[in-house]
Amino acid sequence: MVNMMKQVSTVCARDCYDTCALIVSLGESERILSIKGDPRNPITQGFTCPRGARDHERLYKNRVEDPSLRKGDRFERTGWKEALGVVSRKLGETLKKHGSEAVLYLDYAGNMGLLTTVFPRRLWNSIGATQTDWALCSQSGQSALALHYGDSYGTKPVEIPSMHLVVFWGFNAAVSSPHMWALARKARKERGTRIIVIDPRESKTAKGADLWIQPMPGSDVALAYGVINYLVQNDSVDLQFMKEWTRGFEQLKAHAGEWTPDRIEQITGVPWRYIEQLGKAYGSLKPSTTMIGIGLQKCDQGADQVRAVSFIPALLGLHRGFFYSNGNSFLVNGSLLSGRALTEKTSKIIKQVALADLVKGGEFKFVYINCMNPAMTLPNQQAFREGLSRQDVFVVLHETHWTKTARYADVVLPAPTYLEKDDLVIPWGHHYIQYSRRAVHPVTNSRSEVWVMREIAEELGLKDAWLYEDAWSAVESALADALEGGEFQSLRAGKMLTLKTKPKRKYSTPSGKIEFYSSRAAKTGLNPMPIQTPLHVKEGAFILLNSATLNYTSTQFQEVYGAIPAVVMMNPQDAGRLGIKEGDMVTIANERGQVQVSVKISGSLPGRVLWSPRQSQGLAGEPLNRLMSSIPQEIGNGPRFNSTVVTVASLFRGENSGTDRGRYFQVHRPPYPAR
Ligand SMILES: Nc1nc2c(c(=O)[nH]1)N[C@H]1C(S)=C(S)[C@@H](COP(=O)(O)OP(=O)(O)OC[C@H]3O[C@@H](n4cnc5c(=O)[nH]c(N)nc54)[C@H](O)[C@@H]3O)O[C@H]1N2
Ligand SMILES: Nc1nc2c(c(=O)[nH]1)N[C@H]1C(S)=C(S)[C@@H](COP(=O)(O)OP(=O)(O)OC[C@H]3O[C@@H](n4cnc5c(=O)[nH]c(N)nc54)[C@H](O)[C@@H]3O)O[C@H]1N2
Ligand code: SF4
Ligand SMILES: [Mo]
Repeated sequence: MVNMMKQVSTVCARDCYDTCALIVSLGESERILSIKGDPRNPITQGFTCPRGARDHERLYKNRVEDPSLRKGDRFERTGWKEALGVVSRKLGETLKKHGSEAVLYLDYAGNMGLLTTVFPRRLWNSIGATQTDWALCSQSGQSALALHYGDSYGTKPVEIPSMHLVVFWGFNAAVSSPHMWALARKARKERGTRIIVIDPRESKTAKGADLWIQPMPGSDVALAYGVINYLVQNDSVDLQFMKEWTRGFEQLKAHAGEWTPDRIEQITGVPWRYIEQLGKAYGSLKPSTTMIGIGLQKCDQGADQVRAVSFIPALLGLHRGFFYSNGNSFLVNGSLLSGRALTEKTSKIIKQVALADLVKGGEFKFVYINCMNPAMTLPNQQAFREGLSRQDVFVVLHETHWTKTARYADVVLPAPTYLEKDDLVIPWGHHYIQYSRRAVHPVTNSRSEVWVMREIAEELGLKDAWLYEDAWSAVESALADALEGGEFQSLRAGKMLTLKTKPKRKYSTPSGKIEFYSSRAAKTGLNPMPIQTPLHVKEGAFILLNSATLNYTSTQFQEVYGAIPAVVMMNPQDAGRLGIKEGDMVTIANERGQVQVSVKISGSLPGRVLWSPRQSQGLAGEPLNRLMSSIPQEIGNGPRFNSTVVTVASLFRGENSGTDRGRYFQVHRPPYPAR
């Protein structure tokens, strides 16, 4: 019998710490039989997550099949020529009438391929369209680390197995980075490595830890200062390293020293003896790595939390003994690829987190969305959706699937998924790189992002030659200094290479050292050292946490795993006090809006803290992100999702309703002192 099975090597394009190398097995007529992790990649280790393994099932579900034009409240299918004619005409008119700043190019990380998100920016850079600062996810943490270390890169995931201590701090790796989690567990099995998790919630990662520390959300600066004080008092600080490699140790010692154990216990809710255990582990188990999660920096004081936590490994004498995001360790010339470096035109860069109010205010007349589902994922949805619905705003969406954002689009253009096109994904966790080969021919009437961008450029009559450069030549130029272990051509031929990384002992701060006392912060009016702001949540109100879940990548994979559950988790004591039972329907609300969800009672949360899956929608289809603030953080302009203050009210009174049942509490946001 002839074996018809064919295998294709590719790379998962999802916005994920792990950027897995994949093997796609195909049967007859290009039917995908399976997607498996490539065992040759030391991070992927031969397995995938539940999303990677079933991505191909989404090939045929809920796809945008043809270019579609809005006709009233429905869409009509059309051809590419007509659709792009409409798009180009509208774009041309907007440029003429309102100027390039009235055009917004809004993209994010639905597919991390260079040809899907970076190269297509050439069109918008050639026009000088407004773009965003991409601060919706990790930027505040990166800016925080840059203040003290110059850059945010650190531990390479391949180093995890050689660690004696791995601390996951605000990082639910068992869910959000299953391969790094597996590496940590492997280290524990093989060499007795200790795993410590610091999370207000008993996450899946916390459940698998040797020690779980449960601070109140937003209290990690105080917690880190507690650890720092312990290290100072127990002679665990590497004084030679302090002298040679750092600035501002004395100031840090004095600043952290103001936090007595009593004060720390009060704000964090963590008994001092646990902080001692954490300090002792850090002082005695070497080498260690502190895995700083993106979840740690999505709150009012998120950047400061990352700053404070990052000091711990430095005090132990470790060069960049943390992991956060390694993207800026690589020598990939992104601004060449995006055309930023090729044009004299300046594009206005706006704060992505604050976008809702700008769109609502009518700042943009033409919005082009690529690789993003902003009508679910941006904060302050009420305002954002009102903005997109304005009569004077024309919205174009390039999408693989029909999303909530499509409801606000005038034109929807079908895009190929990563399985249907060639690309190259630069990881932001590890440093292995492999060509992303197309596994199947496109199953819809889709066109790639590069093709669409070029067609629009031609229709507009744009003349910049670099708009029409061969995209792979441009990628080759952008990678000219980036690769090790082989040339670009061998990469394209399918060889796994690595990306060169900047040396860990290099600190691009003004002094060239680790600056505990950041001179750059002092100069720009920011606090030179991280500050713990007081946490006030008015009696009766709750803090709503929301984080990544196993079966979804942001809003993707609902075609496979069903809708993201419309639930809120609540601690049993709070539920008892409010007379709420498992499965009850409640409204969570604040000054920005309300969302209806059903309650799951869970001991995994402390009192006064709730949790919902992020980017979900309520029982009436309302986005959770109605509740989220669009005021960016001061450092890095990142979001404040995990500082969302809400009240809870039952939607109906049961027979045995408690005294609090059905009553709204007054919302009160704490007055955060100006820094
Ligand atoms: N409340 C709350 N909100 C949050 C967060 C939170 O923690 N809490 N987290 C934030 C974070 S960390 C992030 S990263 C953002 C994510 O925000 P988004 O990037 O908007 O998230 P996704 O839902 O992944 O949307 C990506 C879209 O890209 C599409 N796509 C996939 N592949 C391709 C392709 O090849 N071509 C094209 N054209 N489109 C493609 C997908 O179908 C999907 O609709 O959300 C943020 N929002
Ligand atoms: N399965 C899955 N994996 C993903 C994604 C996904 O959607 N699904 N998305 C990818 C993307 S875009 C991102 S950004 C990452 C996100 O993945 P992570 O970096 O793990 O971040 P989160 O899931 O936002 O939150 C992690 C933990 O931080 C905790 N936390 C919240 N506030 C605080 C605090 O103040 N202090 C402390 N110590 N902990 C706190 C939360 O309870 C949560 O358990 O995952 C990536 N991987
Ligand atoms: S989503 Fe992440 S863990 Fe899952 S297959 Fe893709 S890269 Fe791997
Ligand atoms: Mo993210």
